[in-house]
Formats: sequence, structure tokens, C-alpha cells
Amino acid sequence: MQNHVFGALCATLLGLAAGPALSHATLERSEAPAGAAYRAVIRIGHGCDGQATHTLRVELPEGFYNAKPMPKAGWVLETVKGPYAQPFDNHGTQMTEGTREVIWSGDELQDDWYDEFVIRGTVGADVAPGTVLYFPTVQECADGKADWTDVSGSKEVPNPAPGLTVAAGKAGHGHGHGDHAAANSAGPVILGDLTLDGGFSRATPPGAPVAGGFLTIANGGAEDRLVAASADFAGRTEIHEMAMEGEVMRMRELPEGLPIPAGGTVELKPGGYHLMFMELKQPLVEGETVNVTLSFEKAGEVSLPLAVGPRNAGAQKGDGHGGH
Ligand SMILES: [Cu+2]
Repeated sequence: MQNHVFGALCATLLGLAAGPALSHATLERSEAPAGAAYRAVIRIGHGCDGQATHTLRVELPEGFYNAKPMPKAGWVLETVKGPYAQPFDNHGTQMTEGTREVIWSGDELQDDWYDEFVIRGTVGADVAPGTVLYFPTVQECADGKADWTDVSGSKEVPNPAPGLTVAAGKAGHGHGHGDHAAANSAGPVILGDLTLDGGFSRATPPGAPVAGGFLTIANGGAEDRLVAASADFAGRTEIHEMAMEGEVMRMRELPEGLPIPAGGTVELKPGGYHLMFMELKQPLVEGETVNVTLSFEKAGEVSLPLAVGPRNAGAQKGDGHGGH
């Protein structure tokens, strides 16, 4: 009986505590793929017991490499460097140390105000999916501090550290959903803040006029937009979406392109957003690789290999590619 009452009370209290998420220091985006750029946006929603924050210290986790903080007007920025437990392969250069702590100080963030502090880095490709990387954060005020340094993972502690859950990064590894039928895709391509991964297409019957292209775009930075695509093997390449028109699923071109939200991931997949190769000049053959050039508003242009899978590659339930 005691337990019952306590349990219910506890749930109520936790429910209330979880409501205003801004009461804790938190990360704007709490999940990111391994091997990709990540923009840690630490959100500060109040001071220390009513007092203004004059210093913010953020410790960086092992596994978050090549970190660079964003300066803030009015604040003095300092970094503390230290060794990495595991060296980081930065495009062929081994980095054995880097920034491990970032300190902003010398301004005042009032208790009534809200602000964001940003650190950009890369999540190590070898960090196991499901790992939580913690960014222990301390706010210092005139007569005290608010600390967000508990890394136990418990939701019941009063001072949880901001945490980032690492998701599987590389195509073909650790996908494990079984919903992508033989989507044998090429490896990830990094373009600025964008990580393009899992690019594939499907074999076409001889004489087929069109084919689809699919990939996942993870954005570790500010909002961007896929504005154009082109391929040698097609007369024309468009960016499409599937949408219900009355009872019928039809595809249509996205004339403005496809927005890639800040810190978000957009999946182009059968039955959803896709690249549409039209006026095919040759059939796509299973086992081969074709290249598509993608143009992003901010990140620029990149050539991405698409592995050609079987005709039903990536098929999911309800994948009626209607409207052809
Ligand atoms: Cu289409």
C-alpha cells in the first residue's frame, strides 16, 4: 500500500517536473548518427535560484571529436584542450587531442532569459549505437551555481547532464529493421554539415522510362535545402514526393526542392520523398553503381554513388509507386 501511494505520487511529481523541459540544461537535438557532424546546442532556460548566469562551462564527452565552439557576442570564450582516449581520424589525419571543455564567461544571462550555446564537432564513427554521450554543464552565478552534471542516465535526479544518444551511422551496418529489402547501399558522403548515406536505386526493366533514387540526409547544422539533382543516365532528374490525392497515392515534383531541417534527418525512400530519374538513357542494372549529383542551397554540390539493387530494393509495406 505504501508502495502504491509512493509510486503514484512519484509519477505525478515526475510528470510535472518533465513538463517544462527548459528548466534543465538540455541539448536541442538528443540523437545523432555515428560518424557524422553534430551541432550541440545547449539550451539554458534559467539562472541559479533567480540569479543571472555569468559563466557557463561545458565538458565534452569522449567520442565527440574536433569540437569547435561558436563565439557569442559579449561573452569571453575559452577552450581547454586534452588528449582523446581514442585517436580520431579526421579525413586521414590522426587527431590525438582536441577541445575537451568550453567556457563562456563575462556576460550575464538573466534568470528570466533564455539562450543557446553551440559547439560543433563530429561523433566518432566507432561510437556504438545506443551510447549516450554526456555534456556535463555548469552555470555559475554570483552566489552559487546550477549544475547539470549527473551522467547516470537516471531521469529522477535533479541535475541530469545534457545527453546525446548515438544512432547507427554507416549504411549496411546495424540497420537491423529488416524493412529494407536488400538495399545494398554505398557508404556515407559528408558535405559540410550534411551526411548523405544509404544511397540506392533499383534495377529497371529494359525500356523503362523512369527510375527512383533514395538516400538519407542527416543535417548536423543549420537548415538547408536540396534544390536540384542531375544524372548522366537520365535526361532529367526531379525531386519528388508521394502524397495522397483523394484515395490515390500519387507522386509530384517539389518545385521548391526538399527542405532539410536544422539538426534533422530526411529520408528519401520508396513510397516517400525520392529522386526521379526521367527519360532514362539506359536501364539500371542490379549490382552496378550509378552517380547522381545533388545540389544543396547552402552545402553546395556533391556527387553521390547509388548502389543499384533489385527491382524491389528498399520495398516497404504499402509501397505503391502509383502515378507512373
Ligand atoms: Cu516520382
